[in-house]
Amino acid sequence: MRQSSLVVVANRLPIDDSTAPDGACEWRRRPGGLVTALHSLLRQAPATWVGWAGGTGPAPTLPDVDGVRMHTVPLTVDDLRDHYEGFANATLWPLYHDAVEQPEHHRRWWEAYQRVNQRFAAATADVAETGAVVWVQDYHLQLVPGLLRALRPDLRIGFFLHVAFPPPELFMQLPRRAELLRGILGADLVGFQRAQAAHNFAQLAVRVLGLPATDRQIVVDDRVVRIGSFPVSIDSAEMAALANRADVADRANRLRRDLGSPEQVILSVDRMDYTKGIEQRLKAYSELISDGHVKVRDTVLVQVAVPSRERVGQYQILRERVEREVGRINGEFGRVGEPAIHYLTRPFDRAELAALYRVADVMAVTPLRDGMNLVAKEYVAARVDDTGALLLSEFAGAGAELSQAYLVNPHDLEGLKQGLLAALRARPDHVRKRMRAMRAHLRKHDIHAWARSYLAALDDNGSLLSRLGTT
Ligand code: ADQ
Repeated sequence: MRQSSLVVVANRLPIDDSTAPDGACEWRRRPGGLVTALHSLLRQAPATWVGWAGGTGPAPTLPDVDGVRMHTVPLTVDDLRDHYEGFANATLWPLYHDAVEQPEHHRRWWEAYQRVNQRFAAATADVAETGAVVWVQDYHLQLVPGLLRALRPDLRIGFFLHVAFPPPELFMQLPRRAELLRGILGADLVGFQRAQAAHNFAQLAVRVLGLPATDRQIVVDDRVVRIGSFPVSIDSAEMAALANRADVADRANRLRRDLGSPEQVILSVDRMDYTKGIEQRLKAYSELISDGHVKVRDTVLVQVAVPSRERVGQYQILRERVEREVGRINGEFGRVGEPAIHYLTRPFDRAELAALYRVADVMAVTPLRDGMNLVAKEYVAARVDDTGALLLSEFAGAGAELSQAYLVNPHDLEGLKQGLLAALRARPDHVRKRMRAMRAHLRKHDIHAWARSYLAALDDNGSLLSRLGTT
C-alpha cells in the first residue's frame, strides 16, 4: 500500500462517474470548491484522497487525479440508504439546519453511520504514513477523528464541518450526542464556518461531556483540542477570469435577449433543498407582483434548482411543492412567451453559470440556514464591472462576512419583500460601492487562503507546510 504524508478524507471522491451514451462508464474530475482549494497544496505532497466513488458495487481502482491518489471506500446498498440518505441526510442534516424539517431517528441508521465511519477510518489508517496530516471533512464522517486516533495515535488529525452547527438545545435531541461529540473530539483541530458554531460546540462539550472548554479549546484526556472558525471560500480569481471571457459576455447578452430583454433580472441558484428558502422566496416574489410593486414585463425571476438527494422523502415533497408553486405563479401572472419565473433544474457548466451571474441585476440568496453558501460568493466574484445587488440571508455563513449585501431574515415575509424591493430599486452608485467592497474582501479571502489558514493551524509546528513550500 502506497502511503502519503497528507490525506484528505471526504464522503465523496473529487471525481464523478458519468455513463457515456453507449453505456460505458467514464470517470471525470468533479469540479468542487474543496478540490480546487486543495489542488495547489495536494499536488506538492504525496497526497491521497479517501472517499466513496459513487455506486454500490465493489470499490473501483482509480487513476490519480492531478497527481493525487484516489483511495476508494465501498458502500453497499444498505450503507447508502442508512448512512448517507438516513443518518447523514435525514437525521443530521435537518437537525444541523435549525430542524426546519423534522429530523428522524432510527437505531439502524446509527449502526450504519458507525459502520461506515469505521470503514473510512480503517482505510485512512492504511494510507497515512507515520506522523501524516489527515484532514477529515464534514458531517458524514464525524466519528472518523476518534476512530482514527484509536488506530493511529501518531497522526495529526483535523476535522472541518462545512454545514451549520446547531445551538446546544437542538443538538441535545440526538440520542447518541455524547458519542458524536467524542468522535469529533478525536481531532487536534476542529474547524467551523462561523465563530457561533465553535461556541455552540464548546458549550456542548461542557454540558454533555463535562469537559473544560472555551471557544478556542477543549481539554479531553489531557489532550488539547483547538476549535475555531475558518469561513470557506471560492477561487475568486478563477471565477472573475471566467466572467471576463468574451464568450461568457456574449452568452450573457444572448441570455438577456432570450429572457425578453427585461429591465431587471433576479437570479437564484440553489440545490433543491428545504434549507435554501426557495418556497419563501417564491412567495415573496409572487406577492410583490400581486401587490403591483413588480411588473412581469419589466422584471423576471430565474430560479435554478438542481434536484439533490432525490430518494429522501422530504426532498421529493419539496420538489413537488416548488413545482406546483412555480406553475401557479406562471399561470396567474405570466403571459404567452412571458413567464414570471424561468425555472431550470439541470446542472450548468461553470461558463454557463458565470454567464447567468453576469445577467443577474439582483442575486437572491435567502436560505433559512446555510453553513456558508458559495453561490453568494461566486456571484460577487463574477460581477467584474462592480454592478449587481446581492440579497443575502442573515442565516447563511456568508451573511456574517459579506455585510455590504442587502441582508434579510427569510423567515420574515414582509422583510424579504422589502429587501428584494430595496435591491431592485437601489441607486446604482450605492450598489457599486457595496459590490466593490465585497469584491475586495473576496479577493483576499479566497479558497487558497482558507486551505492555507486551516492547514497552518492544524500543522502548528509547520512541518507539512514547509515541506509543501507554502510557509
Ligand atoms: P451546498 O449546500 O451544496 O454546500 P453551496 O455552498 O451554495 O451549497 O454550494 C453549491 C455549489 O453548487 C456552488 O458552487 C454552485 O455553483 C453549484 N451549483 C448550484 N447549482 C448548480 C447548477 N445548476 N449547475 C452547476 N453547479 C451548480 C455545502 C454547505 C454550504 C457550504 C458548502 C461548502 O451546505 O453551506 O457553503 O458546502 O462548504
